[in-house]
Amino acid sequence: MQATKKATINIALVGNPNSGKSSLFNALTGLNQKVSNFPGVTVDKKTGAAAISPSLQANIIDLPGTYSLYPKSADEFVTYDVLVNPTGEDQPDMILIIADAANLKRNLLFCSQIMDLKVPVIIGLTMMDIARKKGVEIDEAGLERELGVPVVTINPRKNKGLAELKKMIELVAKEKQSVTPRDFIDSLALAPEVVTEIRKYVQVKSDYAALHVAVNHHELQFLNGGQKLAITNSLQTHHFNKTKVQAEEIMQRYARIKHIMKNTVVETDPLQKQLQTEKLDNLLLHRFWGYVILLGIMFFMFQSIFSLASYPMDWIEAGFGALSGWLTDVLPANRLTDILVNGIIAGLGGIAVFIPQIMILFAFITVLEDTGYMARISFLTDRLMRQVGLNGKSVMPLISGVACAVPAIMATRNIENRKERLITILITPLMSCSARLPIYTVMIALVVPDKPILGFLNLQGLVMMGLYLLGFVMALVIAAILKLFISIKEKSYFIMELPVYRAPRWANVGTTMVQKAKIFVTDAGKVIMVISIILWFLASFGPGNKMQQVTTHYEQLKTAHPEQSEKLDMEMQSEKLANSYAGLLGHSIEPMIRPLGYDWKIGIALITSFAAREVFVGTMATLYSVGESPEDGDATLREKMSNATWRDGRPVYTLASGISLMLFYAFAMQCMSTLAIVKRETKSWKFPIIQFAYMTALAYISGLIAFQLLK
Ligand SMILES: Nc1nc2c(ncn2[C@@H]2O[C@H](COP(=O)(O)OP(=O)(O)OP(=O)(O)O)[C@@H](O)[C@H]2O)c(=O)[nH]1
Ligand SMILES: [Mg+2]
Repeated sequence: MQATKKATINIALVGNPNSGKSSLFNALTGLNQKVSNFPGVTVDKKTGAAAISPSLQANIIDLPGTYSLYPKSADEFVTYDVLVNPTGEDQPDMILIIADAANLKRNLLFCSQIMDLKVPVIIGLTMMDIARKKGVEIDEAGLERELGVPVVTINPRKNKGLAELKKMIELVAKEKQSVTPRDFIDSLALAPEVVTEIRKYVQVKSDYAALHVAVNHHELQFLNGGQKLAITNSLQTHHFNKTKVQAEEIMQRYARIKHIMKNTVVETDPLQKQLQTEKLDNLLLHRFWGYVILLGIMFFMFQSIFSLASYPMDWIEAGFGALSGWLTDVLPANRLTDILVNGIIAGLGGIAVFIPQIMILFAFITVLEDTGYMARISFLTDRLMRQVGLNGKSVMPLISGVACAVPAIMATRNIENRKERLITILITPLMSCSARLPIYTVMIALVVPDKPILGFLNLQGLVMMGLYLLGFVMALVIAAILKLFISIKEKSYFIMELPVYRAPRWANVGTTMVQKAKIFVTDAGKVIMVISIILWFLASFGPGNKMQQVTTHYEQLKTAHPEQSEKLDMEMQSEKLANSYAGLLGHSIEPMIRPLGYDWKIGIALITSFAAREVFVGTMATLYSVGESPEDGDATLREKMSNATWRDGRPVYTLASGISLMLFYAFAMQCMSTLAIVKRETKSWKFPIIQFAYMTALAYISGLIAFQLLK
């Protein structure tokens, strides 16, 4: 069936951070853009389609939040570019301004600036429920009259007001009349000659847009050289003072906003009800108790990642063990079975076991953000951050770095100061991400005894928390060092709005957990599957006829000593592995890693996990399965590893080598995706290279020191 062709318009969603833009975007498009109770969640634009009416279709563009039309940070620039660039592909036909009713005054400043750009606008008023709780009543119709543009009350969190909003969009699209005839303020009067001249050189829709061109012409990509020159001349001739003009503009806007607020906003309770949020903040931001609670929460988080997850992990481990045992029994003993059981299933089982921990980790992070507590963490730690050249806003990227450095590095876009942003990018991968979790878990289980401490704490859990803390402390130390070397001079400030506390949306927490687990399994799973198969080949074959010689040699021995055939079988398998391609590869780097206490099997895993840490455990699982005797087919990886020995019979995995390995992975930059994102965000190869170099050096040296001290 051929659908009738619908008209399509571009609608941009703009507004202050944390005002509900992404929530509305999701409600309109049915997509799943990240929504969280934290200012500055969206850092890039995202487009989705929405049916507005049977005859009208819209491309909705969700944008990063902005406080004013004078961008200060990288994410604000994304929005600014969409709004003012007349040549851009996302040029909106209509702008939907999302204004937070609970902070109306500040939100109206941005509304008024957008209105003066003279593009059709609709104001969507969110957070009315919170405004009401604050004891504030807003006269929607009055506001509409005063501003001269349509105002619609919506609650995208609860999907309310969407029908009215769509109707209004349709109306405005049809009549194109929501451009106010009058300016909110008289932009022409602010700089008459300059504005008039710019309107001659550049095609802009309003005096205010011309004023913007004057202020920001250096940054505007769409201006050509001739235009820029003409503008510079004009600004010089008329002694254009951009700071003064901007200050004057903001003052005039606030003067009018004050007047409008007086006519349309009633505070029913002049004493203003103390919000639940403020009461909670008295405790959670307390000079002393605030920090105690923060530490308590962090502590609780790591203990639960370790202890809560241990039950499902045991089931998964046992399940995979049983599966491979069963497959070995029922399938014919041939190469295909071998590659399936000891290549693929071993690799996948090695990684599936970490799903519970990853899900718990993401549940915690989502709840911290969703409740609004994450913003408090920024606030509490700003002072500490400042001492090492960072900013309170660096905390959110650092904490999300515990999940994955890739989104965390993108989240640095809302740090205004370039030096602080760069340092944050460079140190974020030191935070222990979820890909390190499997390595820590396996190693801790191997070398740290499962002992209770003080009755309720668990030694393994403490070591785990220690590793995370170590990553964080090292990040701060490196930041303090980088601070001395990076010479960007810019004013730094920390302004962060503290959002009201909200109940987490459990559905959101649930979907995030499932989504992240899926991404982990599919992304890591794909790589691990391929690497497991390659590894299985490398471990099962070797150069020349060496493998054949080993077999023949042992066959002879077995005929001579039939009573020892079992022991000889095992020796033969490990001899074969040592002579395989994988074995030779591992042996070739052994001299380099021997001082750190690693054998050639670990060497192979270091190589395969070079591009992605999560491959480490999968590799171990495959290596220890290839050539195992059928009896220990369902032994867990942990058991197999703890039985591993050097030639002289000393165990490979001791406290010394275990700690050394954990430190190595805590600091090593084994992640291509992170390097790629750093290149993208810093727009140069210089910083990913620096990052790779310093982290690798740090990893090697700390591994070396730890092993040499502890052995
Ligand atoms: N009480 C209430 N909460 C809302 C309303 N609209 C959105 N929220 C909540 O406000 C928070 C912020 O929502 P987002 O949609 O992420 O805000 P955003 O404007 O996209 O934020 P940035 O991307 O950071 O600029 C979330 O916790 C939402 O659930 C509303 O009308 N009332
Ligand atoms: Mg958003």
